[in-house]
Amino acid sequence: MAAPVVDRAAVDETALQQQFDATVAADRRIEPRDWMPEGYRRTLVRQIAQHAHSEIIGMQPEGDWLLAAPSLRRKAILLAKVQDEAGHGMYLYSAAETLGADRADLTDKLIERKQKYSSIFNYPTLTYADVGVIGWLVDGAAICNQVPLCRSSYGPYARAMIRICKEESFHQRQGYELLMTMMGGTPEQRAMVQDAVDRWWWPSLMMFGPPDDDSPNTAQSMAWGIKRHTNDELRQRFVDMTVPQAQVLGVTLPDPDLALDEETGHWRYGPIDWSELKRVISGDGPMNAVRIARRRAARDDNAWVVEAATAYARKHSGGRPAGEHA
Ligand code: BYC
Repeated sequence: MAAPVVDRAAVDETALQQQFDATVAADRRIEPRDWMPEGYRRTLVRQIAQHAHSEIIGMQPEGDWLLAAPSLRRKAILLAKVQDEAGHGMYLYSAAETLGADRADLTDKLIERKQKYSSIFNYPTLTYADVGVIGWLVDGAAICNQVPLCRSSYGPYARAMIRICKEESFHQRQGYELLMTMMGGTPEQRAMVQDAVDRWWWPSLMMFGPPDDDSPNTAQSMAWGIKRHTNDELRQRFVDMTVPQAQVLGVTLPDPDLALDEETGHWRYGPIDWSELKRVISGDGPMNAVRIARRRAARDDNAWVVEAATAYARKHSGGRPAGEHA
């Protein structure tokens, strides 16, 4: 009798898939050399690249105020924060590289609008109060979203998030401290803070992404342990955290429907204009064109630095491409 035909490749793939599933189920980390399903790898590259792009594009709105900071102290704080964002982008691009992505290629995809970055950075910073409100609300939202990512199933991403979250915490506090100072200042300064809160509140809620019933990626990303909570869960956590902080600060959040639900202890908020999020994501926000044009100019104007560094590295590695060892 002839031996049954066994498809060895299919058997191996099943065993590898089982091992991957068991690792995720046991809440252990997947590492770069481990086998992973192609969809998992693609989803991670998508999310990590978007995250990295957000950090780098996110330097622009606050960077605009570096030359106009109101004091040396404020300038030093802002400079440190903007430099931190650059660092976050670098850790995240490195994490994407462990999945086989190429950093220059990711940057090209951002500039060609084939990959996204956070909607929040497509709004202008009109006064110095915006710097404080970005720290308080935008970095506050980032912390809510990113602390659970420290437990993401992909090791290099989770580890990058630990340091990023520590730095985000400083960012949030410097923003809140700036706003506290302004609120103790003149009526004009208090009005600037309220105006900035009015403009940034709703876009900050949109940062968490579309509502759960309109979020195509959440279910699979949660099953893979990439995301740990849904977009709506994190949005609610942010609102619950922020309302008491607004009360201490003495500002009004621009939502007439905001009310405490005594039964659940959650703050209920009014309807979000999802058409605005769609518009901004699709490239039609107030600052999309400026953000991308600047990123393109930075890439093109600095191409000679990359070329020089690559040539130098090649020269000193005996003609091998940079990064390749004997
Ligand atoms: N803006 O199925 P969904 C920072 C896209 S950096 C633009 O829910 P997912 C900071 C989404 O990508 C802040 N696009 O997706 C930096 C998807 O599109 P594709 C960045 C958005 O991935 C400097 C589609 O909509 N933080 O804090 O499951 C200074 C459907 O959405 C947005 C991160 O990147 C948006 N707001 O969930 C200060 C954190 N929302 O790719 C601060 C990591 C959704 O299918 N990322 N989209 O075409 C995440 O946690 C998740 O990717 C998201 C979206 C919650 C953002």
